[in-house]
Amino acid sequence: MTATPLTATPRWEGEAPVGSPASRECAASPAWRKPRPPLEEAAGALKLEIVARAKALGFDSCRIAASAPPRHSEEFRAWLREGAAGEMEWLSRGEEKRCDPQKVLPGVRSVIVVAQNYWQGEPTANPATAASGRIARYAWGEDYHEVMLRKLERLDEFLCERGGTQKCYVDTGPILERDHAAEAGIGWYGKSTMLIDPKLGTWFFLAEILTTLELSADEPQPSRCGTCVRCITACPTGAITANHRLDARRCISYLTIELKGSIPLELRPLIGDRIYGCDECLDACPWNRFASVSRETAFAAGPATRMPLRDHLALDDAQFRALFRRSPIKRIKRRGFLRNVCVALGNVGNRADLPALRRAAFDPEPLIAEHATWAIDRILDRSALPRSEPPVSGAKS
Ligand code: B12
Ligand code: SF4
Ligand code: SF4
Repeated sequence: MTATPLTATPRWEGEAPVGSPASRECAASPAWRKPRPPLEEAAGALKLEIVARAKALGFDSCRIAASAPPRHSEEFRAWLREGAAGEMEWLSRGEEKRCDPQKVLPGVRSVIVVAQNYWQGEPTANPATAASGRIARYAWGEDYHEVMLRKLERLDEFLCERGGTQKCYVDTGPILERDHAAEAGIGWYGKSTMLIDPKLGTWFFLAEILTTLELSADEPQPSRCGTCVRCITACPTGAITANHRLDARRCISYLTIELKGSIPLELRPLIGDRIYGCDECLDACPWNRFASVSRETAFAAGPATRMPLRDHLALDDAQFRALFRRSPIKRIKRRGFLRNVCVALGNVGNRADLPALRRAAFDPEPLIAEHATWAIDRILDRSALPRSEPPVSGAKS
């Protein structure tokens, strides 16, 4: 669909020729209200309508950035060159697009950025006696990619009616979402690299609509981190190596979600009981004390968040897919998830977890088997049990 050229006729209705008495009077007299150009007015009205529709769809914030190349493109390129992205080679594949929205949508004029609060309050106490692992809050409920994309598509339909051509992205597109969001004033860049909104804290997702429509851009927000460095000191693995710099290779979110293979031995003990993602630098942020529970019921915690760790080890492929059908956790598949569960059990499990781990040590998936063996050794070390326990019944040899 082609865009209506909103800026093509920059002629103001009732505009007086430059230098005429009317234009001088306009500058001098406060009583004289210069008529806004109809196209500018139309663009302003369209923006108001977009924001109202975004709010009606349940987004917590909606602001506009111009479609200029992201302010921190060079930092992003340097970050890739240093190898800080680890195995996320898809970030380098999309490097040029990420640094220029015109390469994503030729003719793009504006970036509509929306934020969606996902805070669900504190986790409810687990009644089970066996340890359960920690799942990052963003993955407690339904997959935000799907929940937000459905809403973006509704906005897209409306923008198409207004003559725009759009591309909608939730997380997975080749764009530097936080740079556009910071430019639009959705929040400021925290030292943890999280974007912070003074009301929502850090607990929100971002999504964008690139559009060929011209919309007036909003102002960025100043940083309010001040001298605080809580996120940096709270990080269990020292992944925030400087202000606004994160070495993904050390980040637990990367290790438990993005890394496909074996988790480096020296980092495993630092992961603790986290089985999917990490919220430590978010929990530490003082701006999160203002967080309020999300209006989006799809993000409410699902049953998997309360399951004892060792019960996860009993999941076969079909059961795993059924349990996480609507959750972002399905992305890492059974092999990635059970790998993480083994690491957590190695860190917080006890001898009651050994039978389940011994079965997992014979899992046909070598990644799971290797991490289960590591976990068994850790538990045995902690409880000073002999290593030569008989294999559990049912274990394949
Ligand atoms: C790759 C990725 C990751 C990687 C790398 C994260 C990282 N910080 O780079 C890993 C797997 C580790 C990760 C983890 C998480 N992620 Co993530 N991730 C992404 C993804 C797909 C790309 C981010 C990226 O381009 N990183 C490259 C780095 C260089 O860019 P950046 O993080 O934006 O960093 C910028 C700043 O460093 C800034 N900068 C550099 N120098 C300077 C200097 C100054 C003075 C300033 C102000 C800024 C500045 O410029 C950089 C380039 O733009 C985005 C979605 C997207 N398409 O953008 C989601 C996204 C950033 N992730 C998100 C979330 C929720 C998380 C987690 C909280 C999930 C969890 N609980 O486990 C953690 C948080 C970890 C953290 N502290 O950032 C949200 C963040 C929302 C928000 N409020 O900020 C996003 C936007 C997804 C979404 N659509 O909602 N993530
Ligand atoms: S998500 Fe966790 S591991 Fe990653 S930077 Fe934040 S605190 Fe560190
Ligand atoms: S913890 Fe402190 S330094 Fe880190 S993002 Fe929050 S306010 Fe900024």
